[in-house]
Amino acid sequence: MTIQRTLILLKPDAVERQLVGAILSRFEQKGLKLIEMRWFRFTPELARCHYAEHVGKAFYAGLEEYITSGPVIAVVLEGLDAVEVVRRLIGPTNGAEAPPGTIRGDFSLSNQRNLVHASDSPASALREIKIFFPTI
Ligand code: FUP
Repeated sequence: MTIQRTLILLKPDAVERQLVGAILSRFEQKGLKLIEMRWFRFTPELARCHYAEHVGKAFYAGLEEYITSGPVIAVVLEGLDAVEVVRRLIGPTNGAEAPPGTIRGDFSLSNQRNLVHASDSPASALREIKIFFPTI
């Protein structure tokens, strides 16, 4: 058990559907600390960098179109085992299959418009925090 930092993104559907407060409150209620937060908009270049492992897959074009379609909020969260704890709070990728009680399970029915991204390992967290918050 260690104190970790992880990166989450509130994706364009979270902003569009006015779920930013509801989603952030899940993390705060769990006891995770908000360390940094900023608004931005994905460019296609940034999308290819952040989703490098998915470039070339059949769903990538749709993913890029969606992630660049509106403003996004990047947040650094900190807490005990934050990477795994946050992944459990958001639930599996497909909202239709995600269990009730998870963010995707409670608020999404989609495999693409699933509201929130979270780093999937400590190494990804380090890489992704550097992309969006190069100065921390
Ligand atoms: P996750 O780690 O749960 O965010 O999921 P992945 O890294 O596997 O996928 C990243 C994003 O690609 C998902 F949030 C949505 C999108 N995606 C699709 O649009 N279709 C798919 O079949 C799989 C993922």
